[in-house]
Amino acid sequence: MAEYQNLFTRVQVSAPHYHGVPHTGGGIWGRHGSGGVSHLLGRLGDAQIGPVYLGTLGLASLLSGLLAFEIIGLNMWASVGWSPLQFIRQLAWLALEPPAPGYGLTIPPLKDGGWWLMAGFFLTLSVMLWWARTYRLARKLEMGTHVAWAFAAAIWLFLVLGFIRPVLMGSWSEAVPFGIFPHLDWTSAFSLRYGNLLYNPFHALSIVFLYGSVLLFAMHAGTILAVSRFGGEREVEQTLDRGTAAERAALFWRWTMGFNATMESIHRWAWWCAVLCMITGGIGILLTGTVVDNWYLWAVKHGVAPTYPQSFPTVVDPALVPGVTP
Ligand code: 07D
Repeated sequence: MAEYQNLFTRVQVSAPHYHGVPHTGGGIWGRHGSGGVSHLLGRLGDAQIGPVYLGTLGLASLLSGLLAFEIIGLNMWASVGWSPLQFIRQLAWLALEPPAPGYGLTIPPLKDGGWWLMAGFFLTLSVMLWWARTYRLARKLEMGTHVAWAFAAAIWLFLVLGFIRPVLMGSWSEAVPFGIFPHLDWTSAFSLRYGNLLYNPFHALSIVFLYGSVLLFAMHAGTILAVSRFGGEREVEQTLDRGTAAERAALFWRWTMGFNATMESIHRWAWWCAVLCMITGGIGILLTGTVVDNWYLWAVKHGVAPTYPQSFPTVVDPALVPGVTP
């Protein structure tokens, strides 16, 4: 007897390509390509690739993304004297840094951060245009716009890090550099500069939702795979007409922990859990340096963290030590 396996799909259906619902109102744009099939991709997901609907927003987004990518890449390459070998060897360490603090919010010369500003502009434009694409395509397909709003939450954090907070602080130098290790170094330096981000309650909340999303995703995916032999993967159908899969999945969790999601609510929980990671994260970064200058001292003041033992000198905010330029 053929056994239905679905951890990764073993059965690959071979059928005429599905082109999607009729396409209306695309102006000069149509669907590109007739679609192909990849056996390897079929093992992971759906074997069909394309046709793709590009559209004005898609094209504009890809172009400005490419521009940002090129500006970043070429600046990095220039920083190793245009050596192809060193570019590859040092790639993870190379950076395109924002302007120095002295430039404030002015437009600096290209070599002093101007390229960073330009790359940031085109990257932001690209992300915004891609957002508009997700919104418009969802509308076109008469879907809800849930994906676009979840994406907007991520863009909120992205904008806080690279634009809103630097503007509030009065300097582009506050923003994140482009580069693999350099942006990680920035993260670490940011935490140290503001007294350890682990004491920032919004960072903590963001972690709760990050780990919470992972846990919830694992519970949900596990549950659905576990009842898929009863048709559980037809989740939405079972929202409206609970079948034995939905009943068993609900019973499993009710017996395990006394409470269970429904086929619909689990997706709302998941959406909010993921979105709140970004919203709380953005709030945490926005407060740092604008409202709170040292999260450790903030935590001590509010009775969250203990002070160091009295045998050590009292901790003072390093940023307030005489001679330190803020
Ligand atoms: C950043 C924004 C959306 C991204 C978008 C994409 C492209 C690509 C590419 C052109 C991810 C746009 C880009 C399309 C373009 C090219 C090539 C999403 C982002 C729209 N932390 N921490 C978080 C933990 C510590 C620090 C969040 C854990 C230290 C800072 C998360 C630990 C220090 C910031 C989290 C830990 C520190 C964060 C990120 C443990 C020093 C943030 C959520 C166990 C290392 C960010 C409030 C996310 C934030 C953030 C987790 C420790 C610093 C919950 C588990 C103590 C500065 N940390 N962290 O998904 O929101 O980001 O903070 O130690 O800014 Mg942290």
